[in-house]
Amino acid sequence: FCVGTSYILAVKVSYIVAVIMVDYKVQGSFAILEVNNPPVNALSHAVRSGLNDGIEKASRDRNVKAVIVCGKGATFPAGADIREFSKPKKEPWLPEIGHKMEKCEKPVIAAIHGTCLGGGLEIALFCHYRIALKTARVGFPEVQLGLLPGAAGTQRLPRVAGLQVAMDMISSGRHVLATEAKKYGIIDELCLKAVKASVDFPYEKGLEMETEFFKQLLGSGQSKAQQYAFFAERTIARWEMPNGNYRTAVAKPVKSTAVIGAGTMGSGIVVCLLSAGIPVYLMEQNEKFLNNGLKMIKSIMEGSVKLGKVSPEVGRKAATLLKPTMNYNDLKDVDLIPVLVKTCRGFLANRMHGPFGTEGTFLVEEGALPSQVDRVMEDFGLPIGPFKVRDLSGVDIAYKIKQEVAKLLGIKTTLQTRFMNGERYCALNDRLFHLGRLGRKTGKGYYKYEKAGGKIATEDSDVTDIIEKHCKELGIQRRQISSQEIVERMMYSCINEGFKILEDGIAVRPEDIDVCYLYGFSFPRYLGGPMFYANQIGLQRVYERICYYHENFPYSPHWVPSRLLRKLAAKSVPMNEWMAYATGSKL
Ligand code: 3H9
Repeated sequence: FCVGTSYILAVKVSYIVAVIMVDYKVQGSFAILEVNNPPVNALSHAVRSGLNDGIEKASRDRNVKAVIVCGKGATFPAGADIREFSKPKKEPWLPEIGHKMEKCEKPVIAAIHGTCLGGGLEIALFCHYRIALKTARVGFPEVQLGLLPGAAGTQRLPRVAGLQVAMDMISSGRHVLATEAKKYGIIDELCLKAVKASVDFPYEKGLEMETEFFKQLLGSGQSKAQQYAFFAERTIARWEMPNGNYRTAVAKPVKSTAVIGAGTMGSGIVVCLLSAGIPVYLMEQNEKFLNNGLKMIKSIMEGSVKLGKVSPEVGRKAATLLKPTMNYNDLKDVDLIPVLVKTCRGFLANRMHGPFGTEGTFLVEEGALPSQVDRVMEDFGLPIGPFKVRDLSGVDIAYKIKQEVAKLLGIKTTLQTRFMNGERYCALNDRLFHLGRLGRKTGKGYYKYEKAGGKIATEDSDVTDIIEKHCKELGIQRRQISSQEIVERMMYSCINEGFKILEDGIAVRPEDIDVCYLYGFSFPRYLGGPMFYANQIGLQRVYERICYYHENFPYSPHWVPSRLLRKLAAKSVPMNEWMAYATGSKL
């Protein structure tokens, strides 16, 4: 440090240190190659170099009769270093090291504990023997990152465990729900081709094909999005508040929780808490609502047990953990934890999702049909379209929210209302409400259902008639609406709101928003989340389209372009630097 009279100048000194990430030691006649790259011993370049040098050294050493490969600390290597995927590739490659291990004339043994995943399992499969602690877990989670095993896993696992087991492990990642895995169409197909090559071709040819498929996937937007989602989930846990942060805070045990409102959403949340074995108070304003909620919870729990989503034991215990109440006093000691956000109307998720729902209704008013909007958004990757969601949550909920807003503004709406407080208003939902089409609960809403409370949605020509009548009465000329327009208006309107949320400091990172969407709205993981999706498209393009829609729909304030987005788009700021431009942002 150089200390002057009025300033302190800090001089940064850098040391070049050779990082040793594989400890090589000889014990008796064993050479031990211990990977030491905490926390998960990922197979970074330094680790690969260490393993490569280690196996060469052990092969040469006359005193060594056998080689053990293991991991220090919590685990055997849990896979390739995902952070290196976006950097230029550096030799030695994993298969090259694996082949050296396989060709080693001394027995090479993988001693496995913790989580032996991805590249870690591939290394183990190259070894002549594998021994493991009973508690160890193995797997190929690459599919969750939009990849397939790329270091001979697709060739060696079928040879060791058989085609059926290999297909199951590689295509599901074992942690992925079947429904989600099915959506990974391209990956399933490439997995399939790679694993099939292990039967159809000699090992070398199969390996060549695997490498080619791995490269294709690594370069795909889908894989980048899934890698982003992996790190985003971990990033959001690193929260900072003026009076503490994730390092200093000590997690309190969750002994009791409360859910206020026993409607569809409240009951669903109760089921999640009960399934996790957490006691929960269910609060309602009257006995009728409370009993309806209890009935719904019982039926969902029974269904979950039948489907094997929760064990019968958890199902039985759930009844003892649920405490119905109509008294707020009962809730005074409950613990509350879901995502750190500043408060605003709609908080993060509902505020951002508001324009999404509104645009859906406007699109229908202009010419689309609810089933068309749903189909396009399901093709985009959402598990369920917005109008099916509205039928699920209740047409009356959307209606009552609008009525509350109107009341606050001192306005009375009619079926002819087209503007409220200077903003575009669509009374289509109100029409359905007045016709008693409240959604699934009444057996009809934007769709018709097999019965009241039914789940099978079918298109209803009555709905088309209602929409057409609405447009005729208001003199609206309906037009053809393209799929592109549907996706852009639904997604870009909420992305624009997302940037406003960042600018206002309601969330402090785009990752917070994306993880909310991945978990809260089952946003497709292979798109990363709406903010990552916007980044992939390019902020300039997104900004231009938002400006275009703002020009065309000046009475919808959600199209007023976000200032933050404008700045970021103008300077092509990379995603990891966005928050430096969000001047208003502080929790
Ligand atoms: C692969 O292997 C491809 C090959 O087939 C072919 C290659 C040619 N890389 O989750 P945690 C970080 S693909 C880099 O909180 P846990 C993570 O970000 C790979 N970093 O711990 C976090 O950092 P931070 C296949 C990684 O105990 C810290 O480690 N393998 C990696 O709850 C702790 O993580 C996988 O996909 C990685 N591979 O769970 C396994 N893994 O503290 C992915 C973790 O800065 N990993 N980090 O936030 C996991 O599933 C879990 O981390 C694991 C531990 C179960 C291992």
